[in-house]
Amino acid sequence: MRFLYVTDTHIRGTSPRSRTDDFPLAIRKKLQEVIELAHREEVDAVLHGGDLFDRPDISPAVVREFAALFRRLQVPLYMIAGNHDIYGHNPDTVDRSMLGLLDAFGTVRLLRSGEKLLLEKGGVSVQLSGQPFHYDLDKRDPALDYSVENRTGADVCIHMVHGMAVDRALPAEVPHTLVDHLWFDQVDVLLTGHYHAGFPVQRRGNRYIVNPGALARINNHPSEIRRRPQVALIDVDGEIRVRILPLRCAASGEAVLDRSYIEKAAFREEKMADFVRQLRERGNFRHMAVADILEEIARLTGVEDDVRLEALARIGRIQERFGYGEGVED
Ligand SMILES: [Mn+2]
Repeated sequence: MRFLYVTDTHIRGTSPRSRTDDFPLAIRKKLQEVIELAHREEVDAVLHGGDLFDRPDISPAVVREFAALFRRLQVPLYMIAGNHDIYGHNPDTVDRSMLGLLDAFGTVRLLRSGEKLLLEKGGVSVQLSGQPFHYDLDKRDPALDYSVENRTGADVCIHMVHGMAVDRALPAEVPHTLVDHLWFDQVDVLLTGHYHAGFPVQRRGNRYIVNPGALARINNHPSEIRRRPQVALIDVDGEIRVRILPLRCAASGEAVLDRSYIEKAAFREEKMADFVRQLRERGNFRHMAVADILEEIARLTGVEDDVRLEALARIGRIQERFGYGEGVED
């Protein structure tokens, strides 16, 4: 069996500030190329690692346009929800999001936490599962999210996680997990997203950890300007093989990412750093996202888990009511 893996498409109807081109057109062309590639390579399914949309309440006009595109794909599209697809970092809200709507129509097939699908072809069986983003990812025992309980007798286990798996350490305030800690007997191919930079294919014997990087480039970090959007082709008959294929239609980062914005952003960042310094005098508020501030307050005051989760759920509901999704571009 053969699979095409793609992640972090961040579909939206407008161009991010850092882009100088027509972003919706660029992402549509990339997805067209992905669909053509899937057909040409005769893959059995396309797998998506989350953040299909840039926000959970993307406009119906944009959803319609891309749903029509996905319906041209002649094989199933299995995926997990990313932090941008849901409200308030709460995967339970996915049914009220535009991604949940596409799942209901069968345009995509969402994998829920703990769910296992069995795919079979030509005498090979594949167990497919996924862990959508949730607020404790990369903050608790990685086996709970990056491994699979009770593996069935399938020949190969593929597990997708919208988590911050990285090949090098990030600053302490960014929850992340090093790939070295993610080798589990139950998983043969671990596919991750969320970390837009991606990393070289990791291999130990016949086991792999793969993140080809985000299909979309939505910020202008120097690493994003250098990066080529790409996908992974995964063959699982006998020995597992992973090939990374750059997209032909993707323009160079220099051509589509605006450097002048970096300078303006630096000034804003300085002011923000000042503000954060003031906040830190009261507590360790390293992030500005509401959910993170709440987690920090909970940590400082030692409130019970029930209270913390209820507060996060309420914030999710409020964000949903006011049509406010994830604010940061990651
Ligand atoms: Mn993302």
